[in-house]
Amino acid sequence: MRVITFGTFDVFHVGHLNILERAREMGDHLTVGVSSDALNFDKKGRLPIYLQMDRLRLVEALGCVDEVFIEDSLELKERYIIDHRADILVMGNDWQGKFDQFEAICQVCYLPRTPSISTTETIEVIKNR
Ligand code: C2G
Repeated sequence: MRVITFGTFDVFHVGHLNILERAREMGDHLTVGVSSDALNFDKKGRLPIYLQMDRLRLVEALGCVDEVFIEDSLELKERYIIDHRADILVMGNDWQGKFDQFEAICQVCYLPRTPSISTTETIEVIKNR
């Protein structure tokens, strides 16, 4: 089974690692779409701390990740799922229900987020030190 997931993975933390490891356990091949800097700017109104090529390299270096690519647009998700021949789309449950339309082409699974950690909170903690 081929698994696909998407994310920004900015200021990489253990919540990111947990979801990638759990996603990989759901199949035998994990592809990760790493959101581009431009997509992030559109979504969140700010650029990530780490550049897209560095975020991509950090994710690619993980033992649980088989393949990576840059996700340029949310509208291309169906194309990415088909092109990467994914059987399962995995996302954290902050996205619950948001990708149900892809059930027509693959299994869609939302995993519980790791509590008490996020990139935004980590940036705030560092700022306030
Ligand atoms: N995550 C998690 N636990 C946390 C923080 C994040 O399980 N404490 C998960 C999110 O649910 C997501 C993945 O880690 O599935 C990546 O999180 P982000 O980098 O915040 O990704 P996001 O900006 O939501 O991008 O096309 C969809 C987007 O690319 C998702």
